[in-house]
Amino acid sequence: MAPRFHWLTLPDGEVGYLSQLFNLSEQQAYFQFLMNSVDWQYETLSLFGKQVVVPRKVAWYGDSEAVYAYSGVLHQPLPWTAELTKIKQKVEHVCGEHFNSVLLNLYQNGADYMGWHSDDEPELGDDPVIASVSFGASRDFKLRHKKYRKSQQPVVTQTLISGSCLLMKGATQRYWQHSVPKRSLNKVSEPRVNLTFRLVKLAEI
Ligand SMILES: O=C(O)CCC(=O)C(=O)O
Ligand SMILES: [Mn+2]
Repeated sequence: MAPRFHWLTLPDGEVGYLSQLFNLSEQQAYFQFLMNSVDWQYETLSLFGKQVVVPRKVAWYGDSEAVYAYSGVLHQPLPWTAELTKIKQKVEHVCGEHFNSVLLNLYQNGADYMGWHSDDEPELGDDPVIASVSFGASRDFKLRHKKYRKSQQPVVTQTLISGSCLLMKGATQRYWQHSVPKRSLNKVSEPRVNLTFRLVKLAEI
């Protein structure tokens, strides 16, 4: 039977989780490949006039026309590798979606993190579909509504384990923010690689 997503009960958003898209041997092989063969870079963003290094390593792969601009920086994708294409095909099949690019994040340990944000760049269109695959250490993924008030709405937590796939679609990026918070090195000492598959809408000429 085809694996099925478990849909979180969120107002104003559609977020599904599939805990085992990749089996143990696939997880081990892809993790090794991703750690060793991806062109990981520390990225510098300009935030309020200051140069800030992001607290994780990143890489951007995709179709050559899937150019992505964020924080004022144009990102030209590196060409797909055979392994990334294989991962993409499996993700597309189970999600029933098409993607033309992937943003990869490498969290070396619990000290690396990603702050609250929505993936709502204009290149992604009105209701972006994002599929997020994880290999390596488990990390907590948090979601909060943009109208979040501490007293009213709880923050939703989904732990993302190795081999899992999280799918965000519909109005999720309009109404929700997400993050991967820091953890102590006692709790998370191992690296995690995350791949977020995206469909960059091509500029109309
Ligand atoms: O590492 C994760 O699970 C989240 C990554 C993410 O939100 C992003 O790349 O925009
Ligand atoms: Mn994101």
